[in-house]
Amino acid sequence: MKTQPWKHPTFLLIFFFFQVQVFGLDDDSRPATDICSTHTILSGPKGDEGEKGDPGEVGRHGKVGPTGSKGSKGVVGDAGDQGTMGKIGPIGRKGDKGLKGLSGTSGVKGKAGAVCDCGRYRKVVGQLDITVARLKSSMKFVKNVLAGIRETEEKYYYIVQEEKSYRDALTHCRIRDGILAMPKDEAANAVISDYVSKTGLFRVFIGVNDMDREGHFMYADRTPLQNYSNWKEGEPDDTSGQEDCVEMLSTGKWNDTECHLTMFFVCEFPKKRK
Ligand SMILES: *[C@@H]1O[C@H](CO)[C@@H](O)[C@H](O)[C@H]1NC(C)=O
Ligand SMILES: *[C@@H]1O[C@H](CO)[C@@H](O)[C@H](O)[C@H]1NC(C)=O
Ligand SMILES: [Ca+2]
Ligand SMILES: [Ca+2]
Repeated sequence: MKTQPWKHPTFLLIFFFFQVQVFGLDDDSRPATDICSTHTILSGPKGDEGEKGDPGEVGRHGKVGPTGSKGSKGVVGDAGDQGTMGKIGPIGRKGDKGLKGLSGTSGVKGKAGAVCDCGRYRKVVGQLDITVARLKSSMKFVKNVLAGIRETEEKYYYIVQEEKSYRDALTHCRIRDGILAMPKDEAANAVISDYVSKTGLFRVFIGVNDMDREGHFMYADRTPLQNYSNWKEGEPDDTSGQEDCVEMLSTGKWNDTECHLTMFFVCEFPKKRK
């Protein structure tokens, strides 16, 4: 834009105000002329020159000047910092199917099969059968225990209603952390005999025997009979010369009998001391 500054309206306006401010004082100091007077009066001598006027007040703020002309183009700026990584683009289309590969070489001929490799499995199955049988036995034991059990302050007594020889009966009690019942006093004997008769049994093995030394009976825990025994009249008689184990009759009386005979038996379990 080619504009001469002094022709700009804003500039002219400022100039006008300047005139009014500065030359306005001069108008006031001019001698007044009496235009109504009809008589001609000679004017007097010119007065002294007036004192220099006070400096004018500070002029008002000028208006905002016109927009300057466009500057020259700047030099190229420095390179900016690297931007952050953009988002991952969408998944591309699936590629075309490749060509079929060459056939591989044939494998080595396999070994001849055995007639049957079932031996191992038969063994495992056999083991399972044994385990299941044991579980069944344990279940039966627990079921029976829940059905009925007797106790004193020190022990639990339990009649196992399975016919077993003395040794098998003893093992049965032992693997359950017990032992064949050993009545060591009248009270214990009474509890057991009551249990046997109430169960409707005629005889049961108890933990007494003279297997080690004929005629010297001792308990299954290998302690000798001491102050107590409850033999039936005439017993022990070792009738066949082979009566080394002891049964309790439903009356509570004891009788020596052969160890290989099978019958029900009574286990005892110690109560855990607190
Ligand atoms: C056997 O009796 C004696 C004397 O009465 C007694 O001191 C002892 O403790 C008893 N033994 C048993 C195992 O009960
Ligand atoms: C004691 O045991 C023997 C051998 O089993 C038997 O013959 C006899 O009848 C028994 N005695 C009693 C009273 O049951
Ligand atoms: Ca004997
Ligand atoms: Ca006998």
